[in-house]
Amino acid sequence: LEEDSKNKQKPLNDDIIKQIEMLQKYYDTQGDKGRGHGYRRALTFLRAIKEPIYSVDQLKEVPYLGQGILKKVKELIEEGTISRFDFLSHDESVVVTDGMQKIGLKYYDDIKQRIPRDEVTALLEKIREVSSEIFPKEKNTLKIDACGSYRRGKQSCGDIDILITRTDGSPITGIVEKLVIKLESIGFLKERLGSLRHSSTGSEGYMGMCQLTPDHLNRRIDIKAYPLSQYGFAILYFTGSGNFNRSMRLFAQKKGYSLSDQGLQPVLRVKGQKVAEFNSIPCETEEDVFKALNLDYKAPHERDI
Ligand code: DCP
Ligand code: MG
Ligand code: MN
Repeated sequence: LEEDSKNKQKPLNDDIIKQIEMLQKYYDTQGDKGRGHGYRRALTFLRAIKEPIYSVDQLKEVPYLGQGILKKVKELIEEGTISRFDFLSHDESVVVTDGMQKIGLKYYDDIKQRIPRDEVTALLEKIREVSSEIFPKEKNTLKIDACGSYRRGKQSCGDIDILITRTDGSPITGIVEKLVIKLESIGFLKERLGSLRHSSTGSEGYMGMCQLTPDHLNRRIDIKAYPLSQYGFAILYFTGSGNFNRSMRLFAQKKGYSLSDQGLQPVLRVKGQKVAEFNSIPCETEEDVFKALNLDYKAPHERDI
């Protein structure tokens, strides 16, 4: 009898993936990088499962499905919903403890929608237009591009990743802040998720929400600026994919380097322990980074691993 009812059941693969995707986006909106990343990794494997899933027992051997995620999937299978999510939508006050979560919930319905490629193009154009208004003199040396999934050629994106540099090598200090203030004043940027970031190595960043026109949905946007000397590393990192970056970092590590969004530093290890890091090898372009590691160049659309 049990076998019978099982056979009539609809496989849960799609439901599970959809729910875990929602949780992943939710953790991202909260800036919870650890969970966001864990869920993203788990999703890669969940999506690869071809056999129909009816029970959580079938998932025990799947890589990167930790206890936390398994518990949520079990709940979904047994109760048809993940209670965490239930109460997110019904009783927001319970989970809303700080500003960031509140913003995440306020825009939750919008954020879970993917962004059509054309809209990202239009958002990028708007940012370029506004920046040439406020930086008329730097107009020809300010390079502004969209990275992330957009640069990898995807037809839809989870968010907008804007990367800025100055092609004449002059400092980028203050550019993000000025741009953000202007974009906020015209209602294009709607909400900051955390404060503006200034790294000690000279890069700057903004995380927030934007909207092309009042008829469009609110979208997650990241804006980062790097000095030209770090640009090759920055654009490589910000283009992704996340998995591609991880495997490239690992490769660099094996060759005795440490690769980040800011540089490629030779590392001295003694018995596996890092004892010294040296100045980065200079790379103004992505091609330079591949060359420095003696790797064949991969175009952005080939980095979707
Ligand atoms: N990135 C990374 N590791 C992280 C987060 C991000 O290496 N933990 C890099 C690779 C990503 C890029 O930053 O491609 C942009 O991050 P997004 O989260 O915006 O990812 P994508 O743009 O690739 O995908 P999406 O369409 O979901 O935004
Ligand atoms: Mg993105
Ligand atoms: Mn992003």
